Amino acid sequence: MEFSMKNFKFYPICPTFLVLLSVTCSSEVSRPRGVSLSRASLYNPDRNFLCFDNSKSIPFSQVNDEYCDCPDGSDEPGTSACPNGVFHCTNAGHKPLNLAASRVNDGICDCCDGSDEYAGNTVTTCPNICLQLGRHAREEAQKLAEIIKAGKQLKAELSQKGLRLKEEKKEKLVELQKNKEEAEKVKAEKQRIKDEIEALENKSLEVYRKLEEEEKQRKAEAEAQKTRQEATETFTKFDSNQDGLVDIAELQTRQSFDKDRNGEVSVEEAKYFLNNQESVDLETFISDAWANIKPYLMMDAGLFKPPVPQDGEAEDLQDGDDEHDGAPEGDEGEEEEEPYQPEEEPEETKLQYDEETQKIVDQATAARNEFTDAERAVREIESEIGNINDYLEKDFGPEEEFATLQGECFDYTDHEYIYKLCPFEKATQQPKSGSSETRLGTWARWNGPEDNKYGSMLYDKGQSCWNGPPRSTKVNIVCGTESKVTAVSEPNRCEYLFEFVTPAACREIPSEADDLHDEL
Ligand code: MAN
Repeated sequence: MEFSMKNFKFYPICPTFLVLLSVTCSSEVSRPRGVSLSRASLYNPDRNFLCFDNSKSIPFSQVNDEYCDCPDGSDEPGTSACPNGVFHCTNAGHKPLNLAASRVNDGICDCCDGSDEYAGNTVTTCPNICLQLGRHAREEAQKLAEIIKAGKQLKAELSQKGLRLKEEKKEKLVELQKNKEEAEKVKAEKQRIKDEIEALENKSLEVYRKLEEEEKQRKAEAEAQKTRQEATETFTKFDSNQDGLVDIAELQTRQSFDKDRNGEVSVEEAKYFLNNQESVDLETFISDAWANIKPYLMMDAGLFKPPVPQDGEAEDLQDGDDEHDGAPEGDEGEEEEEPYQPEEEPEETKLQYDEETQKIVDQATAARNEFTDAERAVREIESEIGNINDYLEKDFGPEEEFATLQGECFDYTDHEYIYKLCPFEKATQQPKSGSSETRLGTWARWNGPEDNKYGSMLYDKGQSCWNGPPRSTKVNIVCGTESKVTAVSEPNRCEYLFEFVTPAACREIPSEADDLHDEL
């Protein structure tokens, strides 16, 4: 049998308890370099080697001969010859490791037992530090196991509280549903009473409504009459030549119509008040011109603030010379104008109901108030039911272990901000300088991978980032004996990452024992 010892090595197999006691063991099994114990039987020096993908059978002497024969790289487990090869370090006393073949003899110590750097043609020598590393790793694992143990105890208490809370909420829901039915009955009854008394009220007020209508009509007529009278008096005053017409020249003598306050009433200004006509008779004055004229008379009398000019015309007229702002100059030949004096508005008079009607109106008012109260009571119960349903719909973990975190908030302060995590509600950021809080996201969902769904939370739809997307926050959740935020970062602009520890996240971590058992 052609068999070279090159790249072939004896590896010790140590029972786990001996490794834990740091005792070196001597039993060894022969296998080519870079092969794991579980695959040792596939490399039998007494037979040809069959590539793992069954593509080729080669003489065993070609295993680890620095030439890649198998397409899957399985004939070169201990060299860097196959680009897809895998080198296995035993790392006795610590954890075994699989490396890409390219890292074999590359001058860098990858395996703690130094087995990946064996060529001796590099300056690197790799001491075996697996026992120290293994000891350290075991100590760390021990600490973690203790945290998990204590955390699981606390988690059990949290679960109990969470389950109790859920029960209480469910009971409360049943009670509220009953209350709602009652409240709805009360509301229906109040509605019936209200409708009944309102029908009566309607009937009683019918006669008053007619009176009110008549009163309104009377007022409208009086108003029209008053307007007519005011307009007629003004017409008579303006019609200085008493020809039965008010014309442009007559308006030009009145400074009230100097809209742009430039000291003279232009033809355009005067025409504006005459609704674009040269002159108007009394009827046209009343129907068309008066509505334009009255506000200006009131303005001059200090009874009315001028309207803000809106379009070109008004602005053009007012775009006058600044010097002419204020009192108009040169009022020679103008007659002294009396300030405009509108008639006093009459006080609104309220109808007095007869005793019987007033009683009904009061009863109807009381019935309306009682109905409004009954309506509000139903709404309040419905809102409480809504809140409980929202609670019951939330996923607080398989054993309700996260439930007690709802309603709590956890702070974390860095050099610039105070961050706050309110589980199942929101994440926020507030500058230490005290300016306003920024919402970094609202509770969206659990966001962990399939095998650890409760390992991450997502809060999204936060305040929009300047020129960017809405802010969002991921929360990594790990086991700890106390609930707190331990770190916050912003890996991408406006995307935040919180680290949160809580007993609620404590669970057995899948053990790596299988790997270790294989090699130790
Ligand atoms: C604020 C903070 C930062 C964020 C910027 C984005 O300063 O919310 O976290 O990066 O806005 O403009």
